[in-house]
Amino acid sequence: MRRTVVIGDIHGCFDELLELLEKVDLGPDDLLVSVGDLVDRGPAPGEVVRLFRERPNSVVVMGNHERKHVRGIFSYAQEITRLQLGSRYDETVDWMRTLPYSFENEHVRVVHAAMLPGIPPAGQKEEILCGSTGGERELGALFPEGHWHDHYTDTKPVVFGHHVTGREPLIRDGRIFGLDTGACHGGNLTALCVPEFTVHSVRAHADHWSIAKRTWQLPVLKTRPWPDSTWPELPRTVERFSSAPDSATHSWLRALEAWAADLLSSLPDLVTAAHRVAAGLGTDELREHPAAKFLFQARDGRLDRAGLTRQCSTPRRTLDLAAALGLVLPELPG
Ligand SMILES: [Mn+2]
Repeated sequence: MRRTVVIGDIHGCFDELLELLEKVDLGPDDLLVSVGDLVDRGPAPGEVVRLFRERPNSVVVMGNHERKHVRGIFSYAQEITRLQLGSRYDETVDWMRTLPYSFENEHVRVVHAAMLPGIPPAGQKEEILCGSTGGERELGALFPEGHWHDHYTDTKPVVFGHHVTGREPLIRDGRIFGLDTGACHGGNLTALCVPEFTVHSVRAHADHWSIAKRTWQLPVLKTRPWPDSTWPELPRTVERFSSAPDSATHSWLRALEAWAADLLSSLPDLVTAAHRVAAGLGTDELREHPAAKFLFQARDGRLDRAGLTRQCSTPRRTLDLAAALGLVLPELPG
């Protein structure tokens, strides 16, 4: 018989997902439904997405984490996912744009985070359904005490994820099923099989999010737009990441600081080079030169270190000017 198998927040926990599908003995005719949050925090978001995209009879409901990627709202977890997915990132996000905010069949209704009682899913706000920050705020105002599902009186069972309920799922009255059992935090990954309404869980292999946070710190740091930070911003950003870095991150941040100091200390050489180049060129040649603005300032005696520091306000501007003047300055450490 064809079942509906709903899985709680997976968050890139691919090995646990495979174990769980094995445990529920998922057959090719069974409908596999994810409550959303396939990605972020765990080790293998690409594999999880691929399984749901390639397997026939599969549905993924939009989670707040998919929605962050779709809307380009980036914090650390999304930076990591972007690096994990690499060249497949943009195409994966395009696929996320197509996800529905709810799923319903004759047995159950599935949303990622919440729904307001008495209104069919199609009439609900996306923000509430997927649990975006705005949706959460609105829900909190509507139900200042307790939970939205305390007020859920529809007869059709509702299945959701989003808030970790502990190692055990939240099950009430045979109609309310909260399946986020914190797989990415070292909890469980949980499935609900319908129409029997049986629950199955597998244990997470590790506290994946803690591991990911450490593992990806340096690669994520390297993708920050350091060359476009202003001189005062750069040390402030370094400071923000210096709290408890591993030794590789620590060395890289020191190399970054040394690089910035090198560039700054080369500014007097740039002033000298600008005067030298300007002295050797006529007005027409100066006009054509990629560093024309600086060369005219030099020719007219208006270029000094203070003025140059103001104009070369970032590493990139400094590197660009140096290149235009034929000087080689060190590149951002790799
Ligand atoms: Mn989640």
